[in-house]
Amino acid sequence: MSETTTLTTTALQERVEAIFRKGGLNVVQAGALARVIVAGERDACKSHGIYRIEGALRTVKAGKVKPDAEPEIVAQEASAIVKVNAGGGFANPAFELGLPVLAERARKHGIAALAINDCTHFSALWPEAEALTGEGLAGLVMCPSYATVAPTGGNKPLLGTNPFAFGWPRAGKPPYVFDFATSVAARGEIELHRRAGKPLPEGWAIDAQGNPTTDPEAALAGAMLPFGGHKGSAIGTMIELLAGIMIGDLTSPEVLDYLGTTTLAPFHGELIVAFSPQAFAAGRPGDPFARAELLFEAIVGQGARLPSQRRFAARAKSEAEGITLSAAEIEQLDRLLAL
Ligand code: NDP
Ligand code: PYC
Repeated sequence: MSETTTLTTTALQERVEAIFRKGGLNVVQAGALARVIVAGERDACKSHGIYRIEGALRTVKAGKVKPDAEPEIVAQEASAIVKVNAGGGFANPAFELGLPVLAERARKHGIAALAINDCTHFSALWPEAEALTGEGLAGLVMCPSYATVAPTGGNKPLLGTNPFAFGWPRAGKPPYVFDFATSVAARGEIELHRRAGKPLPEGWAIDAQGNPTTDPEAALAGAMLPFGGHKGSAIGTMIELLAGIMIGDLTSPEVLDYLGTTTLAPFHGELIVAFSPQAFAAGRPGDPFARAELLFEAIVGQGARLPSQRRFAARAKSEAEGITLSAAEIEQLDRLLAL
């Protein structure tokens, strides 16, 4: 058995942040990136954990993301639309900056949206959905990616893997959160299968000739497929419209034209919509949070599990026992720190 090393969340945060600082990122960028990556490792979401560090650094080296960017709120006094310009930096610090304003506006108007523009985005969306629930709000989070997914009925990459997340707050319990790619699986999963030399499950991808494939290399050169056929294809298209075109930012095919490769992290925008359940339910019978609990109980009562349950279990384990990394992963961190 190969050796493993166990680190506390704080120790891993320090190590990842130090790598990004050495890679030229300012404190704001490095801190926010490290938080989201370490959260991925802590919650056993490997497709958006430490393996993403190299891609982020490659994107910095290629000059496609500004490592010293300072996100800015674009003045929109009292509006329900909050805009943050990431200034060509990563999306995560822009979200951290915009969240308190978004929450205040959603409480005031019942609904508010945060549009993040000009950002590089490679992370999972659940940390942002969870952050909304931490403010007592429900919310939707979405963004394009780059053209890697064929629309249903098509055979060439056009849509992105366009992630979509939702959060609902629960008193005294972890929130209800789901977060998924609108492709059958995240592209990160294909890359992890390639690295492990494992075939893909059937139905994930087609090769460059449009034929079904389970070979990760052929899938990366071909196209991924939307989840749920035409339904995922339509949701992926909706994300291009709302979180690309509507907010005046790039769509997935435009991102691929701009970058010319899928080996760098994509540059586009992001849309976050926050709802105050109390404001929507005001004047209607029943407390929305109590009614939601009945729904969750009924789901679990059938033996089903809630989304994020696996993640929260992994988080509890990591918090109690630390985060265990393989020898190869530790070697990767050491190598990046020594660069
Ligand atoms: P998964 O299919 O692994 O999981 C999707 C969601 O479904 C999770 O919330 C998961 O909860 C939940 N879930 C899984 N199995 C069950 C079950 N049996 N019952 C109930 N709920 C279940 O995710 P994807 O591979 O589609 O995406 C992985 C990550 O990739 C996401 O975090 C996404 O944001 C990210 N991504 C980011 C992109 C970007 O451009 N930034 C692009 C595409 C994806 P749990 O975690 O507890 O298993
Ligand atoms: O896993 O599909 C993905 C992905 C694309 C960009 C960031 N993650």
